[in-house]
Amino acid sequence: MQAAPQASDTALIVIDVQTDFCPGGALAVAEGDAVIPAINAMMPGFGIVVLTQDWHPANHSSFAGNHPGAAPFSQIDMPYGPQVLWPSHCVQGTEGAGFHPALDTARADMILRKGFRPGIDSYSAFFENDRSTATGLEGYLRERGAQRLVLTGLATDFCVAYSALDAVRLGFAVTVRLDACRAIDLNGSLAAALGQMRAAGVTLEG
Ligand code: VGL
Ligand code: ZN
Repeated sequence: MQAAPQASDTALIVIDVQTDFCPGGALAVAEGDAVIPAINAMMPGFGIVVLTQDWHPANHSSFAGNHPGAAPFSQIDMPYGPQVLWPSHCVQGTEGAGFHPALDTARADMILRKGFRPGIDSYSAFFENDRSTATGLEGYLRERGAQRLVLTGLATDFCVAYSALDAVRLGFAVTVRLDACRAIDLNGSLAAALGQMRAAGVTLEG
């Protein structure tokens, strides 16, 4: 089923639908691949389609393996704030960093890679985890005339939520399509993220 066309000022942002975040991947999100049919069906309705890609060097500071003695999913303090230590994932150039093969990438206008600096993570598609180093996506969307964003993808409580919160802060009207997202849900992170998004004025649909 194909949805009605969206206004030309509305962009679809597809967050991190990559092999490593899908079942069998290095940082698998439960049912991560279940978002793909809905996202593929939404794409033709949008005049602007952006895909993001988590894209880490092997020595990335968000990987537990780069902190001797640290367990995956533990938390450390980085100069820019607290940071969850993840299993190594989405290493630049690996199969796991690629888009899931079922995702229709041909329709994308723009592919934004993030998290490529070894010393800082970037959950959000707009800013790295210091909340101030810009990725360039805001400028791209503004120059394309986007005012409204519809967010989909992985994971609801990390990269989708951080992107949504930054986007409302930047003045975009933001909808998160929860039916086209799946969560990691680490220590209550999903409920927290949903609460923060609601409080910030993100429209949660689906
Ligand atoms: C993500 C954890 C680490 C995400 C990326 O895409 O939500 N989560 N890197
Ligand atoms: Zn990552």
